[in-house]
Amino acid sequence: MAVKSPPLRGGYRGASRVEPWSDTPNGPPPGGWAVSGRHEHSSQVAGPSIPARRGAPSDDVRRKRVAVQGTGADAAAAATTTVGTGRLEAVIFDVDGTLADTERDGHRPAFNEAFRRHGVDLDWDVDHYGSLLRITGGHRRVAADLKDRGWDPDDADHVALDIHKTKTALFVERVKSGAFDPRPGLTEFVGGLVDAGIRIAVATTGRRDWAVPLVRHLIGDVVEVMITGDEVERLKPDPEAYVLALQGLGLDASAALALEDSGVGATAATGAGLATIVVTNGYTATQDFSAAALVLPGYDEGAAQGDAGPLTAQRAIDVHAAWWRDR
Ligand code: XBP
Ligand code: MG
Repeated sequence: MAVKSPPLRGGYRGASRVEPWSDTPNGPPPGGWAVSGRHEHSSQVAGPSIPARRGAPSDDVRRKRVAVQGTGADAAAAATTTVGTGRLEAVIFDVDGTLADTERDGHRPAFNEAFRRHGVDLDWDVDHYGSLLRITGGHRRVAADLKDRGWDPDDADHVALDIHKTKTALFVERVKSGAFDPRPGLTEFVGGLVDAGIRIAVATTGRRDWAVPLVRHLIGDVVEVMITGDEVERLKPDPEAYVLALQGLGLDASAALALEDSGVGATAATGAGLATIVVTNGYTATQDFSAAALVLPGYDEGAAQGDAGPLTAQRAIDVHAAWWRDR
């Protein structure tokens, strides 16, 4: 498809400080953690995947720290006080594809509308968008596709920033209009976790502007720590978002479980040392999840036909215990 080069505009630069979750309207508990100095997404490909941490028997958990090599989160991880007990204390959820099906009919049309508004003759169809999901971060995704279509790399980066700013505003509108529902069975699963005293956190590579209202809309004000693409230097598949979520929780990886929907996300979660349950969707069902503790087609009984039934808090506790017992 031919793409016209629109006139360049001034480079977009977002806010320089990330608002803490607890500062947002109706936010959960005060004292949530804030992160200063947001990352300006670069056009670089996310860092290399990091081997999953192995061999942390529960008896040793109190003495161990999250061990992640080769990421910008090393210092943060090293500063983490670990208080893991070997039992499941927190679940860290991905957002896109995991809490709701937001990619195909959410982000994709918002990108397409932004292309139109910026005079870029580009329209991502369902299949092409699926292939682009390997590139995390909307700005990087747009820039990579423009470069693939022959754009000058600097032009592509600048225009992608403008397009992504517009796309983010459009997506925020869609989120605030209540356009997205939780995946079937998610509400019951989260309710069971909260009832069991398990803490809830979020680690997404999407932008904070829409991620905070979307998460609140989907699961309410139960989130204690929320890491978004604004807070990390490296997007998934780098483990940084999960490492920072663990730091915010004050937990060792062995005390938490990740919920993901994609291969890229599962690589990030397992790279942070987390036992990971994957709930697949239309875009991710055939991806490689060999490092995951459990792979399900969804949370609910219907989606989990032929399996052991819906994903419950007790099942998550059992999967987590078995994962660490078998290390
Ligand atoms: C998914 C992503 C994001 C979204 C688009 O993140 O990679 O880039 O596709 O959002 P996750 P932005 O599965 O980790 O939630 O345009 O804000 O990047
Ligand atoms: Mg996802």
